[in-house]
Amino acid sequence: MASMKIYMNDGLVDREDAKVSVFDHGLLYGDGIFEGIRLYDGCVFKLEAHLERLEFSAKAIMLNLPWSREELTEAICETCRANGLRDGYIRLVVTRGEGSLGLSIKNCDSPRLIIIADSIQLYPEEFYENGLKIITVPTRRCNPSALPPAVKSLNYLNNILAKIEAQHLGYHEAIMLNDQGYVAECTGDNIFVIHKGKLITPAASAGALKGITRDTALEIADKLNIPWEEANLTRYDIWVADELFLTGTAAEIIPIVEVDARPIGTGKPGAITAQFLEAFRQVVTQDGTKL
Ligand code: PXG
Repeated sequence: MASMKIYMNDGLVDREDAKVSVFDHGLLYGDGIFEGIRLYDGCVFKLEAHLERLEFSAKAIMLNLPWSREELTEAICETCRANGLRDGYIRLVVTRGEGSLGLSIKNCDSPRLIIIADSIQLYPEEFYENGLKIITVPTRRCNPSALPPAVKSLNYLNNILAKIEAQHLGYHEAIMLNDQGYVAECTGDNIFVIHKGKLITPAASAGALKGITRDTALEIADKLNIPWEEANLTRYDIWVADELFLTGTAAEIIPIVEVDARPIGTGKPGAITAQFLEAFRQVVTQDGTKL
C-alpha cells in the first residue's frame, strides 16, 4: 500500500519523512493553533468557516499566517486527493516554528504548516441510538482572561485534565464549568439544552469554543423554526433539561441521556435531538468545498 502523504510547509511528503524539529515552539510550549475538519463524500465541510476561525486564532496569538486562504484551501484539497480520500478527518496544524529555548516568539523563524488527512474513527453507532452518559468534572475551563477558550490552540492540557477525570470514572465526555460555575462546554464538544421547546447553549464569553458544528446546529434550529438563545446555564439547568445534546466535528450531534447520575428527560435520546441529527446528516455534503 502506498505511504500516507502529509502536507508539510510547502508540499506533500511521505508519512515517514513528516517530522518536526525538537526546537519547534509548537512542541516546546504548545505555541500554535489547529483545526479539525471533516471530509464528507468529497466535500470539505464548512471549510471557509474553519479557515476563518484559524485566521482569528492566529490573530489572537499574534502569529502571522504566511499562507492565503486560497493556498490553504488548495493544500487541504491536494492532501485529501493524494491520499485517495472521499470521507475522512483533516487535521490542520500551524506551529510557531523553530526557535530558541525560551518563551519569546522573536527568535522563531517562521510558522510551520502540517496537514494530515486520514480516515476517521467514527463514534460507535450505539452512542447515537442510546445516547451518552456524562458527568461534570472538577477541572474548570480556562478563564478567558488567562487563555481565551475561543482560540483553538495546541495547548489542550486544560481539556485533557478534564478528560482524564471523566475517563477515570468510566465516562467518555465531561461537562466543564467556567470560573463562575456556569457551564462552558465539554472537553471536545459544545453543549445544547432543549427546555420547553427552546434551544439554549452557552455563549463564547462563558468559555465555549465557537464550534463550527455549534453554528451548524443554530442554522438548523432556524430551519426547523426552533427558537434558540445563548445564555448562562447552571448544572441545575442541565439536570432539568427536556433534552440535551453535544456537537463537534468528530461527534457530529450526540444525544445525552444522563448527567451526574440524573436521567435527562425520559432518559432516552430526545425527539428534537433526532431531528437535529437527521438535518445535520443532510447538510454535510451541501455546505462544503469540493475536492
Ligand atoms: N469545544 C472544544 C474545546 C473543542 O476542542 C469543539 C468544542 C467543537 O468544535 P467544532 O468546530 O469541531 O464543532 C471542539 C473541537 C479531534 C478533536 O481530534 C476535536 C476537537 C478538539 C480536539 C481534538 O477530533 N473538537
